[in-house]
Amino acid sequence: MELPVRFLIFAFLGLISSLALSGFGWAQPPAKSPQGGKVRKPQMSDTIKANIYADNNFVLYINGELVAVDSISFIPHNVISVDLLPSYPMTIAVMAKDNADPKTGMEYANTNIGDAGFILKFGDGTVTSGKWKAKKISWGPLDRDTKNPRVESVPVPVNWMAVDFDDSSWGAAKEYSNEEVGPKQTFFDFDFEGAKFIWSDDIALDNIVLFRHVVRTPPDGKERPDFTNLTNLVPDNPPRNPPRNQEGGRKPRND
Ligand SMILES: [Ca+2]
Ligand SMILES: [Ca+2]
Repeated sequence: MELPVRFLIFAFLGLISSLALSGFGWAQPPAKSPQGGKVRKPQMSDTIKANIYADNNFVLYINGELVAVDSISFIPHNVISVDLLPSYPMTIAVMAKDNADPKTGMEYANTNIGDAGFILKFGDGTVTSGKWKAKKISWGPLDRDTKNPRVESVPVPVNWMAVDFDDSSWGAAKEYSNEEVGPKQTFFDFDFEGAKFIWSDDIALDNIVLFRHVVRTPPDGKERPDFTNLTNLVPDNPPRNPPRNQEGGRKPRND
């Protein structure tokens, strides 16, 4: 009998000490990044600025999430400047539209064929260039026939903005000079240095264009924490009892 009793005492002591080490089971496991390192809360200093200019408008997805929409669909031409919390690889997907009548492909009350253009620069050095992929979705007036204007379109591919979308059949975006696009003054008030205007092969006739580009690592070479799994991580410091407000209720956490 003596051996099992001694064993039980040791087992009990072992259980007590492991509970003590773990704070009686209340301590949370440390937040880990997928690489095994700890992840802290992201700060605004972890974000990068995205400057985007489209003639005439765009929607921008990053890693499958809608992150920016052009707030002015026609004129004046405007720059959208937003904060991004980057993670890599970063799949950028853009739908850009020239302000064209969907039935004629023409602008300004069907008086003008019009032209287009898209450019962006991110604070990590990501820029638009001929390395991007492009696919035209709608174009016209066919044969530049403005007397009998007609438009041709193909369906927008399902999940064109998804990370795992196969864009291998898409062609390369074509670069255009500032002179060819003729951006308005607001463009020069923002940082687009090193970025090129892009569109599909015909900047006048192609009216709806999709772009995709994958940024494997930060172009500026700066190491950045990966915050992608943030909502699934247990915080490093579990919330303490929040202070009561005047009504006696708990103040909600502000994040
Ligand atoms: Ca716009
Ligand atoms: Ca235009």
